[in-house]
Amino acid sequence: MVVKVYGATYAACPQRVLTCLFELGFQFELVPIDLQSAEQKKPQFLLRQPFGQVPAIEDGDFKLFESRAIIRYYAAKSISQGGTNILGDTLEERALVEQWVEVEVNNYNPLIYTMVLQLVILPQQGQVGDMELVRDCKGKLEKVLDVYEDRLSKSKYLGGERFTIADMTHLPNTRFLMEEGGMEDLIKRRKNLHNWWIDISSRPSWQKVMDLRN
Ligand SMILES: N[C@@H](CCC(=O)N[C@@H](CS)C(=O)NCC(=O)O)C(=O)O
Repeated sequence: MVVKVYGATYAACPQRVLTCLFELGFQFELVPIDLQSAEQKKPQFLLRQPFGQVPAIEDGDFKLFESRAIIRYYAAKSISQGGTNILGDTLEERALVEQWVEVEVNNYNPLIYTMVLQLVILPQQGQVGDMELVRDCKGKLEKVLDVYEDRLSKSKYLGGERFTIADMTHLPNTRFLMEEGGMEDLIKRRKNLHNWWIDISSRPSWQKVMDLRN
């Protein structure tokens, strides 16, 4: 079954899903949704994603939205089909992986999203970003990244000794922060975090997503 992915290859949330599909070898067809075109606000699209956002997927009759729910679904499906395991083996490994996905959702993503919005997206729309807010977020992010640095001094990956969805879910926003946001020093100044970034961003699955974006 070929998975239909509704999304834009330049947007972070669809990139998360595409990385997962490449990583696990699921075939997909990309249905491009240009976020500038307001296509995703039309009633037909709202049936797939009621908040008018991307990504959304269709796998036969099964429909799903929310990028992290989608990667969890394919990670579990891969295991059920005897494929690659990016969820962890034991209950405890899986719980640690889930813990770090939650950290990404609650501690990492909101700060980076706010910074990229102010630094990149609003200026692209002719508005002026709030630099005070960016400074505030940056200060908070420094502390969050110290926690990552500590974790990654004790294990190679966030969930343990193997690459999992916990690492995967960080790929899109970390790249936005470093490249579009111009804040690569935040990562590079922390040795273990930087080595982790070099490792996970070199994976063929992520490189393929980057190629699709270009
Ligand atoms: N929590 C959702 C967030 C989806 C989301 O914010 N998508 C962005 C692209 S990364 C989007 O569609 N932005 C356009 C909009 O909100 O109108 C997910 O992870 O799928």
